[in-house]
Amino acid sequence: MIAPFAKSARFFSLLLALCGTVTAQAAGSSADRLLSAAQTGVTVRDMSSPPVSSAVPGTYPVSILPIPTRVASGSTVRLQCGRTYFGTLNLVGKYNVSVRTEGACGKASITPGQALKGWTREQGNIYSAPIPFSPAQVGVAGKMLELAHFPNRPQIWAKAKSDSPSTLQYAMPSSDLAGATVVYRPFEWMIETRQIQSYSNGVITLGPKKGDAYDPPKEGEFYVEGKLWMLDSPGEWAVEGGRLYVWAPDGRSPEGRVWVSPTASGIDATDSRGVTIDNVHIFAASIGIDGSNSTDLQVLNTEIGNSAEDAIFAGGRGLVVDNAAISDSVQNGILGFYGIENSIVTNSLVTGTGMVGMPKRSKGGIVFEQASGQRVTNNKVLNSSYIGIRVHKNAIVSGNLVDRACQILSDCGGIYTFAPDKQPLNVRIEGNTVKNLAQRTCYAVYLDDNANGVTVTRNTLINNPGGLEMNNGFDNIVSQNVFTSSGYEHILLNETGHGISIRRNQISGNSFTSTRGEVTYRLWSVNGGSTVAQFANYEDNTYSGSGKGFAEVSGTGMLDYNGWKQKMKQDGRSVMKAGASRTGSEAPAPRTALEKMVGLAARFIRNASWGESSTAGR
Ligand SMILES: [Ca+2]
Repeated sequence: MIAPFAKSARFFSLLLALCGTVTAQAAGSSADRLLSAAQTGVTVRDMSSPPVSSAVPGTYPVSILPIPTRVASGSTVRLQCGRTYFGTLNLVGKYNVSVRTEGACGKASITPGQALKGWTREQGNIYSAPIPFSPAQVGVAGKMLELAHFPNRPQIWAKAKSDSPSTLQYAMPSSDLAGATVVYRPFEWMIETRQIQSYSNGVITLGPKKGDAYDPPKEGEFYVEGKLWMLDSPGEWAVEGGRLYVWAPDGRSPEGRVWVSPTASGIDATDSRGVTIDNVHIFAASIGIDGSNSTDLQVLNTEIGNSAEDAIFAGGRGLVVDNAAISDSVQNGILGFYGIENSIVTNSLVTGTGMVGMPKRSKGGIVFEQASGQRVTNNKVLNSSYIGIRVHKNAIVSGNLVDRACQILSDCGGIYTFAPDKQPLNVRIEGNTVKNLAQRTCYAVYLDDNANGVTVTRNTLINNPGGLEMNNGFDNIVSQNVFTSSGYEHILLNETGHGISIRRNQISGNSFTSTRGEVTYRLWSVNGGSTVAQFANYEDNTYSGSGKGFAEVSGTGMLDYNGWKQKMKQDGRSVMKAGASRTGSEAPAPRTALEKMVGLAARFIRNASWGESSTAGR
């Protein structure tokens, strides 16, 4: 368990100093108009994401105002509509403060980012300008650039071997690596970063790791970033010797169209009580709204784009997020810190989480890892690198749409929960739609690590690699859901603990439609076939589209529907729809028995080697 901490890094004095610079700019030149447009966020958003709000400020020139300072408890911060405020709004430790836009000309914007002037051409298409801080994000003409990296796209990852927890073996094109960052994948669901200490003779030596970070795998994928020599293709930036170097995507000078953000929050509400943020737009902050250890923080009708870490980070209790529009967070959309209590996230849109720039660690769109009391209702979570919605104890997840989650990281759930302590979760996952997940080991609903006390009902789960996985789960109810077109299986019951780990589950009243030759059930156990009969009761289900490959059962193998019923003594009242075919034109070539065995064996080995503790740090 990690001790609670205030996540924000405060550059407040620096920002105050910079405010003077920005407000002193003349507003008349075309360059300034471009700068102003960029700083309103109009052109900042990745346009591959859907528009998230009609309240984006207009394209007219706006002046940049300094953020209000010395906000008193009990006061209202009134921001002018359509204006952009520069800096971090400091509400640390404040009580009963309201922040809102006045007027009807569009949300007021807050950003710690700023324009950067004084560009000179270095060589080729690379330009540089002096910069007084180390930027967290750099954008040109509304497009996010990538910290210079090796290798270049489209390769993204290089493959390295690792003899020890602190070395990688790879013949690098330059030995200038001390101080650079290596980004690597210890697991399919995890991306880690470590600073490089030195490099010689084909061996990268890593600096000490932070906290409980995972070491590089013996053979795995990595890239490096952060050195000027890596700036060798369009869309990259690097800092060296107090200068920012940029190769704009179009190769032209960045002058007049670049903005840079320090590591700073948009609104810092750490240790606050009763803060309400209403109808505001925040962009290009590290954390849009930092609610570390806050009480009754309310975020209403607010738009948060291009956060370098999280759009909203909150701990404490009483978080309410209603009608928010969150887009393009580099790491997480809404992240509840360990121990957060009584949170509501409703009627909100979270898009493009973890999908900005090179692959980075992401926990998901709406994530409560260790928490009690969450109501996550009627949200849309679209296009996520990893998990769509994650909850923990005493939670309701209802009426949400999760579309295209698990796009980069694997072993992932559209909706995910777990119970490594084996205590009842008391979670209802109800009336959600989860569709179009990617990656092999990704499930629309993922009940991981001894999940128990979970009801999964009336959900629609379409076109996902898997419909539902239960990993050593017990006392769960899966009823009245619709499973359609799962890539590999509709339900995987995966027992990796010795002894009976999966038991007393109920799978009833569901509708299963197989269109790709996928099995309905895959019952897998480290105990062979000795425990599978106790995994669950199955009754009143409707099946269609499965033929001979209805279920694959550990210790028995593949069963057709009648074989399943006879072997398991289940599904007496269930129905197999007649005339359904599983060999339609969209069905892929059937996988061979060997491919299946290899896949299952790999999965078993992975789970067995993880143990319970390995997933706790997700
Ligand atoms: Ca590069």
